[in-house]
Amino acid sequence: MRDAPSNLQIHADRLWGTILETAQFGGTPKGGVRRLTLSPEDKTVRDWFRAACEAAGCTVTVDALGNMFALRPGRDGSKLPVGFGSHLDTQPTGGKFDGVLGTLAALEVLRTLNDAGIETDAPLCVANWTNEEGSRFAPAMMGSAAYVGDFTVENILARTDAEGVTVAQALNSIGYAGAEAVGAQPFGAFVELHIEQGPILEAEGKTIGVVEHGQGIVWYDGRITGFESHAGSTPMPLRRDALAAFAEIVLAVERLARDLGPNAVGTVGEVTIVNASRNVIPGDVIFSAEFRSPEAETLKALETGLAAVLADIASRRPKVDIQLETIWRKEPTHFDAKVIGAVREAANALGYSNRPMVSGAGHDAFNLATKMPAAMIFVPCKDGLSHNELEDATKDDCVAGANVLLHAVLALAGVAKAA
Ligand code: HGY
Ligand code: MN
Ligand code: MN
Repeated sequence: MRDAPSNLQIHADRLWGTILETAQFGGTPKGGVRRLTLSPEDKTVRDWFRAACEAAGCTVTVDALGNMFALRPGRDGSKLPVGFGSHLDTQPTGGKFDGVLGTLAALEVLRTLNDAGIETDAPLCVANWTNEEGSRFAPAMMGSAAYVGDFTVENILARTDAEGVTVAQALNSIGYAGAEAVGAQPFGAFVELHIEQGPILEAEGKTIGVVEHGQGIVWYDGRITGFESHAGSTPMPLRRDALAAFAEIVLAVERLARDLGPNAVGTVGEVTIVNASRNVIPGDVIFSAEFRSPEAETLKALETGLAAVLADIASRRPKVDIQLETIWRKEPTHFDAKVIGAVREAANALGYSNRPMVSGAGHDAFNLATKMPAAMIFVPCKDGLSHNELEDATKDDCVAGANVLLHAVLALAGVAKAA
């Protein structure tokens, strides 16, 4: 095997051009991107991505959950492919970079290797994972979670969005219910490039985050059942106010995360008052909640703390019924030393300032790390902002991340031939 040309760099303008081009698919007036998973906008970007990967000489396959894989042959087809990529779906008020950078940088790596006439020893495989965001359908990182066996395909296909559309129906509606079995595409390792979605790299003036760990995550679906009645004529002691009970839960989630911090966060992101009316006491409230921590014991303490709080609220509000279901739980992620090393050595060799990091946000690499050696590369984003239409990153930082991805992948795959 040969060394990769140390001066090999991706084509900066071409990468940046793909980011701006695909940002149009679901682009919003504020400059963000609304491209919910398995939506018509998602189909558009998927079709674009498939065509680009095929034009780059890859064979593109799609599995039963719409996960897309672009395979580039290596000299030794008996070796497991080195996987890299991310996701192309976004939040409702998403930005141009979350997931997109890692997927398009992976495509740019393929294009750069083609331009350079480089054949890798092991094959390469770029992935676009279905429903990383978990906004339209829960859980987040859904496609990669099923890929590693955390959920059965049947369980995921039956998941519904707020309109009652199933994952199966949505996949069929955009033509991405693929023929491949979920989990069939093997990888020898996986590397994911992503914006940090936090303030550290920007604050420290560092270009690259070498991600070594990821937070553990627990997601809940909750429902509080009280009793609708007249807002004017129902005396306070007789009320069964589901929303007042909910309000206590929101503040308890916030308090638990603060009290068990600094490495803990808690959020209630969704709430629906069923049949809401300004002069009816809410009788049916549906909500979501989540906790995250990089420490397994802290995550457990958050969970037990919430259970105790709910029992206390129920004892003081005996006329409402509080149900909380854990719908997804992921232990903290510890990435692989060898892949971490490949990322750090690439950043150092390219002369990019870098520092070790823990990922606050969840990523598909978290799931893959349970089954294969994996790690992540972060680049800064403006003000650390993400899941917001103002999400932004610089071209130079995106290019730096793509160059680190290029050389980390080459280190893992090996170079058989260079032009
Ligand atoms: O929830 C997350 O951390 C990711 O953005 N899906
Ligand atoms: Mn993401
Ligand atoms: Mn996201």
